[in-house]
Order: sequence, then structure tokens, then C-alpha cells
Amino acid sequence: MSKVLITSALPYINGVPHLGHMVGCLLPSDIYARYMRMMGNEVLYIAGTDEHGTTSEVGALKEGMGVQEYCDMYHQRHVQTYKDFNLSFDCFGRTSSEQNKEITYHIFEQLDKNGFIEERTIKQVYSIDDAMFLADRYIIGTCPHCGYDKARGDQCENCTKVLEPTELINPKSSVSGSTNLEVRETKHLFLNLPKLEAKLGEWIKTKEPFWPDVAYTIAQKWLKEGLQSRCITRDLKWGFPVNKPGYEDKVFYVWFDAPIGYIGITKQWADEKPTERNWKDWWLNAQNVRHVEFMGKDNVPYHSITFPATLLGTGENWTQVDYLKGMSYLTYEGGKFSKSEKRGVFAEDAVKEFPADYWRYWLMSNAPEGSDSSFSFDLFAGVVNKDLNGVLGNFVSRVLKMTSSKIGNFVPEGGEDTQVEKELIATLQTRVNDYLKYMNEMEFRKAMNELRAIWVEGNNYISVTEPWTVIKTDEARAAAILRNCINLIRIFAILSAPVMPTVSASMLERLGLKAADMPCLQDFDVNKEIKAIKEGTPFEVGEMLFERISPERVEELKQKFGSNK
Ligand code: B3M
Ligand code: ZN
Repeated sequence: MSKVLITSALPYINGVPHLGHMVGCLLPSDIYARYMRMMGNEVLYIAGTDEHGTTSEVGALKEGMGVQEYCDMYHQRHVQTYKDFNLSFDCFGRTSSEQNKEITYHIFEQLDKNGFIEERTIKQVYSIDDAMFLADRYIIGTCPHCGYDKARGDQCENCTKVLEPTELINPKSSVSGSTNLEVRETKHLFLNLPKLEAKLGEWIKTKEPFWPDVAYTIAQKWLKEGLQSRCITRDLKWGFPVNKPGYEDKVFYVWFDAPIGYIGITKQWADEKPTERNWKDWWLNAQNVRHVEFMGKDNVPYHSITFPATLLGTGENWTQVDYLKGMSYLTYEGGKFSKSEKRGVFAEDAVKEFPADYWRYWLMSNAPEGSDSSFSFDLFAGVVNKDLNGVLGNFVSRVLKMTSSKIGNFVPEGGEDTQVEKELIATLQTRVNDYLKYMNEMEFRKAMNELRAIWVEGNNYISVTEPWTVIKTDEARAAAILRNCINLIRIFAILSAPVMPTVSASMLERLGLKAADMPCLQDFDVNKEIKAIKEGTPFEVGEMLFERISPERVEELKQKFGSNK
């Protein structure tokens, strides 16, 4: 048994997650965590809300709440949403925790002691009416290049030119609208990445065979262009106050303490049961831990450069990422998800329409791996009706109903297998091996494709063997066929468990089994598993596993959630 540490990028606290967030890191990490547990590994699966930064301060201001109160409220909403989606975190914590503060301070002190922190004086825009320094993107004005009047201080959305806030014509604060702004000098701390470059380059080389191309290429590109020092402090109130004399009125930049949050949240988890758990077993001088990180591709530079460099600079032996899975983006009905324009499906609303497993399966079988992918209700209904209801649901209901009406509510006894079963077992074994291989490699679309092909084999088998005809002349043979089919239901339930845990449990329950009874997926032997349920075992037919989505319902959903078309 090996130890696998799985982290999902920590969702920003402000706002609620939409389907794009779900598929970008939260869902694939959960599927991988469930799968790795079923492979017999010791898994620690961690995530939490990313709470610091200007966006939280501004968000709280807009909703007329204190920042702490705002974060407490949104944290609960995140927790509830992920529970509804059945995400199996060992701990879903918060970057604002005391534990994270303690570890952030320690890491900063080490970096400072080792000479990787520089002090610099920079110029920044101060809003007198808001009584705060404004982050570049909170200053809006007219773009000097194209004349667009809502350009942000970091970039013009219209002509895409990167800007300095001081270049804007008629700048104003987007927090209050005030034009009462001035440029002030302020002292900040920088992480000296150029000084860490050589160490980092050495470390990245050791990762070459393990990293998918996208992460490796991004990291190499940054290294080739030469690293720049990065400012790790901000003039804000909400955040961890900097633990260095002269900087007490500043806080750490959100991207400094957010990835440290993986460690802080592990400590939160350990502190719940201090006699049983130790966060250091996973993070500091830890033995045999493989760390796998999931994130949207825009987060890759922070996880392959800044955070590893931060840990390397401490001179201590921290667990570093071994494999980084970066996902592209999901679009909605041909456009962007947009909360303000009320377009797109938010996770908390999605589960009110259909059970989480429908979404989990659709999102993973259409995961934006490699390139972006697009959600539409037509595509969603197509997959639910065809793959889930038509292939899997139909097989389960057909087999159990037929057995019940022709033989009885128990696993049929007697009868022999033939060449057909030999071929079925061989085909399934090849497919199962491929499925497990893709899951190991975190190639989720391919894995889901294989899973569906496995269900299809069940339908093929029953069509070829025709137990409903055979029973008229050879009851024993029909019994053998239906017994195999019932065992296939169990096999399908086991293999589907990482992606559709509730559906899987419902399939098992019909056969009098529990999720805890599932065998280890390592060396999964179809030949053995197809004989697992004893003859005479009672079963229940149960309801249809999935509902069909009608064209009328699709139209309703498009109206309700907005469409770009
Ligand atoms: N909160 C960005 C994001 O949600 C950021 C990730 C932090 S991971 C340490 O996309
Ligand atoms: Zn412009």
C-alpha cells in the first residue's frame, strides 16, 4: 500500500462554483481519490476555500457584510455544494485557518533567514475615499490604445493590451467609483525567484518523466524567459499580517498563502484527531508520499514554479508535487459562464435538477482535457438518455425484471457456460485493463469511454444469448445466462463507483451488497468476479436507475439557465 496525497486547487471563496469549476479540478480529483482508494492505497484528499485577497474584501463590501462573516457564509455554501456533489474530501478546510497562518509564518521565516526575501519600494494607486491601495484590476478607466472606457488597470479587455494602472485616462476606483486617487510609494517584500532559479531547474528536471506535457512546457517556458522576483505582500487588511518588523500593517499576498493552504488544511485535518494523525507524515520529511495536484491550466505556473520554489527556499524537506493534472476550460452553450448575466449552470442549482451522478458522469466523459469542451443541455440530455438510461439503466432493469418474472427474485441456479461466455470474459478483461490504465493515467475521457464500452458488452451479451427465447427450450442454460447478467450488474457497479458512487451503491443494494463489500480494483479478474454472487442470493428489481430527459425539458432548462444561442 502506498500513500497518495491528492489536492484540488482551492476554489476562491467569493461566488459559488459553476460546472466549469467542478470539472476543472474538484470532480477529477474526487474521481481519482475514490479510484486510488479502491486500488488499495492510503489516500489523503484535501481541498478548501481560498479566502484571502482583494476579491473577498470587495465581495464583502458589495454584499454589505464583514469580510469574516462573508467568508463564513460562503465557506458553508461551498461545503454544502461539494457534499451535494458527493466529493469525498478527507478534509475541506480554509486558507484563513490558524493552522495555515502558523505554517505560512514558518515558511516565510525560513525564506527570509535563507536570504530569499527582498525589500523593495514600489508605486501603487491609493484610493483616498476607499482608504485602500487598489489592486490593478480594481482601477478602471479609458484605454490609451483603443479608447475603450471600461479598461481595467491590469489589462484592456477590448484590445487585450497589458496595461499599467497609471496609463489609464480618467481612472476611477471600481470599488466605489471614486476618482479621488493618487499614486503613493509603498514598501513590499518580494520572493527572489532569480536566486532560486538554479535549484528549481534541477528539481524540475527530476520531474520530467512524470509531468504531462502541458505543465512541463509551461514551467520550461518560464525558466527559459528567466524568472522575476514576485511581490508576496499587499496593502490590505484581510489576510495574514506579515510577520516581519516594519510590515505589520501589510498582509501576505493571496497566492503566497493559498498553496501553503494544502499543508495548513492537512494540519486542520490532523488537529481533529491528534493522537491518530500527523500532518508531517504527509508533508515534512515524509516517506513514500506521491503528491498529485489537480487544477485549471491557468494555475499551472503557480504550482510548477512559484510554490515549489517557495518550498525549496526553506531548505527543508517538504513534499513536492509528483504529478500535476492541468485541465482546460468548459464553455456553456457556446459562450462563457457568467454569473452577472445569469448564464450557466451553478453547481448548487445543478443538483436540484438532476442527481449529482448525472453531472459527474457527463462532466467526466466530456472533460476538457487537452482542449476546451462545451456544455449544452442538448449534449447533456443526449448522454443521459443514451449512455446512462439507454445502456446502463436499461441493462440493469431488463436483467432483473426478466429474471424476476421468468425465474424468481433470486440468482438463478444451475446451467453451463459456453464459448460465448469465454469470449465475453476475454473482451471484458481487455476493456477493464484499459479502463484501469486510463484511470491510473488520469485520462478521464478515455476512461469514461471504456466504462461505457464495458456496459455495452452487457447489452451485447444479452442480445446474442437471448435468454427470453432460450428459456422456452432450455431452462438451465437461461439460468446460467441470467446469472452471468446479474454478476455483470455487480461488476458494472464496482467499476462505475469512482464516477457514480450513488448509482453504484443503488445497483449493489438491489443485489443485497454494500459499497464496503467491493473488492480491490488491483488485479481485477473478470473470470473470478463474474462468479462472485452465489446462486440463490435474493435480489430486488428496484426502480429505473435513470430518468429520461424529454426535448421539452431540455427547452425548459435552456430558458431557465440562459443560452447564448
Ligand atoms: N484560488 C485560483 C482558482 O480557483 C485559486 C487556486 C488556488 S490553489 C492553491 O482558480
Ligand atoms: Zn484597449
